[in-house]
Amino acid sequence: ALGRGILYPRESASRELKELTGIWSFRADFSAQRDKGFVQRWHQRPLRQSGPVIDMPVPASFNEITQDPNLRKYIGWVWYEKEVLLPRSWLLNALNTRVVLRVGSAHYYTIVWVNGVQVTQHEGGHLPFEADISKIVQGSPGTPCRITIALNNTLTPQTLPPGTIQFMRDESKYPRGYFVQNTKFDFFNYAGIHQPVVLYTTPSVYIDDITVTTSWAGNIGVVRYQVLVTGGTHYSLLLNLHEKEGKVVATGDGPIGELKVVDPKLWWPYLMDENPGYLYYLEVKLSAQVGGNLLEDVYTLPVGIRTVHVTSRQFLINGQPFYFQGVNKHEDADIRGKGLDWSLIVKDFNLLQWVGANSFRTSHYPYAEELMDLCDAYGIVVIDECPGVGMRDPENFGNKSLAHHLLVMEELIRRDKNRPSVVMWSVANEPASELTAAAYYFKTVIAHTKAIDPTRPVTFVSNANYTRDRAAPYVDVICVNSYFSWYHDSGHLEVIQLQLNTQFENWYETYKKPIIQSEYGADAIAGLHNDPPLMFSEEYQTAVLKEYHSAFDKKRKEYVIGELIWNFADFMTDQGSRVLGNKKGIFTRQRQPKAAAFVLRDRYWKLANESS
Ligand code: GCB
Repeated sequence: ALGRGILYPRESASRELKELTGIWSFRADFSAQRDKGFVQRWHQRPLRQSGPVIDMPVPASFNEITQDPNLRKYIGWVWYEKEVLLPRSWLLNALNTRVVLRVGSAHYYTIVWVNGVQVTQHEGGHLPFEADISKIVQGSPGTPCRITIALNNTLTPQTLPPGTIQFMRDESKYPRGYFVQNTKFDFFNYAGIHQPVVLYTTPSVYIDDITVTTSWAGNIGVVRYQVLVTGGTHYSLLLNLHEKEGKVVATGDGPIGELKVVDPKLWWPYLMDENPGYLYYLEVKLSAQVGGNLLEDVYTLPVGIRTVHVTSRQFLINGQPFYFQGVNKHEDADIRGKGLDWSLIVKDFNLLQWVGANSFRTSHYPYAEELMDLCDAYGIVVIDECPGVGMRDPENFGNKSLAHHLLVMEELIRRDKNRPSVVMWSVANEPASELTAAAYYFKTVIAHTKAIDPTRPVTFVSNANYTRDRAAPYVDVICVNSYFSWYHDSGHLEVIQLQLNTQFENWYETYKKPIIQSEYGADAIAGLHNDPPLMFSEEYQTAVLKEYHSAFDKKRKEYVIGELIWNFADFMTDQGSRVLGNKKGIFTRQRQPKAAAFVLRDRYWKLANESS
């Protein structure tokens, strides 16, 4: 339905890339209506001429970069700008060069101008969008290319995630015009340009999208491909599938086809194979005739050959039962908030491997493509979740929300469909799935997701009562969160095994579908000790984990197919009942282990050795 692709920008013989990472000019619109930037048309002249601007790093959340408490909690429009000089070769349209501006993600609603001309707008954080800016920049060679990005982080009942703006009208208690943003999800609504902004080129006839699906039988691997070419109709396509060091294993031509690989090296999850995350590379070469010129476009896509199947009791990867021994993560760190940070990404993969995790869920929104690439390469299995979190009110299940939710699933699948690491889509986390409206809503979202991607199972994460959940009938795998002896029966560790067992049996008897414990855990403030274990101490967190683990082990060989700890690391939340954020991490926010990390590490390596 989106009609075009959003391939990750990669350099090739035909494509150049310019990253606009670094310092941008920035101005938050503190006017009462937050509309001064539009009234005064800040995009028409350099932003610094509109009034005071400050330096802002991109990518990063803007919230915690300065010392201004009002910027930390700011709601409304902020403006970013960067001026860049483009190489002459990009600017001569005689060369049939197409110049594209791509934003990896910006939270939440975004408008983009180039040299004062609006080129695109996009609703929703976490996912990429782009605009062809050739016509604008090629008109005036030599002048700088001025990129202005205005974004608004306001959440409404129809956004994903939803939120509400509450006006405080009692002037004996609040200043005039005072308002706050309320949300029903448990993480800080960081905002800004969170993923890289890049400029890249393609020829005017170009490879717009590639879709691959894989399977294997006996000693033959099959890679089915479909290539979307845009910009022209007279072209030819040549494809080859090669190993990392270049050895070609299959070739093909045309926009649709099948490549057969003899004795394929399959893509296996971490810990299931000595060489997990094995990738082939699909090189697509396009040749087109344009006005007497021969144009060539080349794009190379990493491909992992693997299959995914779900039975009533198992999750099969390449026909082998897969047990999710993993974590839930957040994109969250000191200073940069949700902004992409290479050091953090690589550190997190080292920690995942150290702890023996083979998987994670992208709670509660899609993560950066740069990180997803490493999941493909390291064999870390991903449950890819959309930003459907905090949907607790009936207003979140209307037609407008639904239409947007369907679009978000389309954008997410378009971005991640070729990733071998992604084995399941999650369409929401803890929605009010007992509401009547939730039945039609999730039936529609899940059916749509399956229609766009028939190759992967679909789930959502429930915390509803199993007798009243109206969305569970539509999923392939039941995902449940529970916090026994934490939010209920606080301090009573002895109830965990009993309650967890009951939970598993109830869900399984009702649905006869495999179950993942998609969250469990307890807060612990690193360095806080108490024995006997009391809540918030490291001892209590480890005690909770051990009780859960004993219960998992009873059902693990039956239909419980995974356990994902809440959470990999401590993370920031709104202020309220939390102590500088949620402390259920097994690592601190600075990625240092708590006692729980060692407990999980012992367990995960034991499970890994058992199954090998
Ligand atoms: C949940 C939510 C997660 C919270 C967690 C908690 O069920 O899915 O976003 O952070 O519980 O710690 O309360």
